[in-house]
Amino acid sequence: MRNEAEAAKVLVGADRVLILLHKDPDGDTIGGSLALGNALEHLDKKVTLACADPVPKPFRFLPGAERIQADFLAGDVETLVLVDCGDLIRCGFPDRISEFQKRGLPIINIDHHPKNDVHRIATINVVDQGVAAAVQIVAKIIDDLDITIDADIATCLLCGLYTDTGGFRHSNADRGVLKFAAELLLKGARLRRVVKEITGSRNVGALKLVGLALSRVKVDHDLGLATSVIRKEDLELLGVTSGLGGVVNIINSIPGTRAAVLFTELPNGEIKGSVRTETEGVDVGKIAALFGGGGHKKAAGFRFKGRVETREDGDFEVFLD
Ligand SMILES: [Mn+2]
Repeated sequence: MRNEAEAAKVLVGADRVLILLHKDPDGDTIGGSLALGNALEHLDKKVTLACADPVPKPFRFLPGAERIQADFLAGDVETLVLVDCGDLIRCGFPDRISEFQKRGLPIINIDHHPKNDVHRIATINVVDQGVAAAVQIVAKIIDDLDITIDADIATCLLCGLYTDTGGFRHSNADRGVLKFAAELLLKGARLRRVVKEITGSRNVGALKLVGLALSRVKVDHDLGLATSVIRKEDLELLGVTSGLGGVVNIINSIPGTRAAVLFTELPNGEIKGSVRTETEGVDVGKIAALFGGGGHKKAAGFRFKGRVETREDGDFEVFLD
């Protein structure tokens, strides 16, 4: 039996399903989880959606987004589904996930990241590294559940496709992606709304933050690397917590560079790095893994304890603690 069909069979047999999104949630984990949750409710399942971090504002328009909880009751769960998680640390809720494992609950891992520690604990791995977004796998499972994709589900799926391909501009926006997007549009997916909410609206603070990040771009010609920095004071001053999506993609557009990194200093003393490349043969997922992070060949991220310091010439330097 194909893994999608096996996952669908387990889901049909479960009454109470918990769907977990990954920390620092993006459009793929949010869209995929909401689409699957919505489909399961058509089958009268009791669905709980949870994420260790809040859903960023640009994604709150998605149908059902208000139902994503910050926490959940572990005793209430029969089947666990992880969407787009990449690894266990990124899932959040480590204690309860190992509790589920001890109880022998079915754990379904829906993902398109390279093999990782989630594979070991999952009872069913529905993983395809060849797809651009986890929503493409979710759609197959929904198909196997025999649920018709309506306009709400289609909009959620399209959101994952849109964000994980950088608005259909990255090299992973292949024939399969565009064909699937066209099918979703035929089913009523609201592409204009997705574009407007996710990339077409930034408040003044967020725009100024983009400006700051761009004004600090440095290029290391030997490494072929473009970098920039956002300081925690910038976030406080401008009152911005989200809206930064896409800045690293702009930095990644400089001719002659091979990759781009945006360092963001977080209030908790960590530095978040977002890495992008469009260069053939460069795998930023491996670079992120050196810092304990992960991701894909073309887009990845990591976090470490560190700080940003200003040099005398006004330039910034990032240090590992
Ligand atoms: Mn993804």
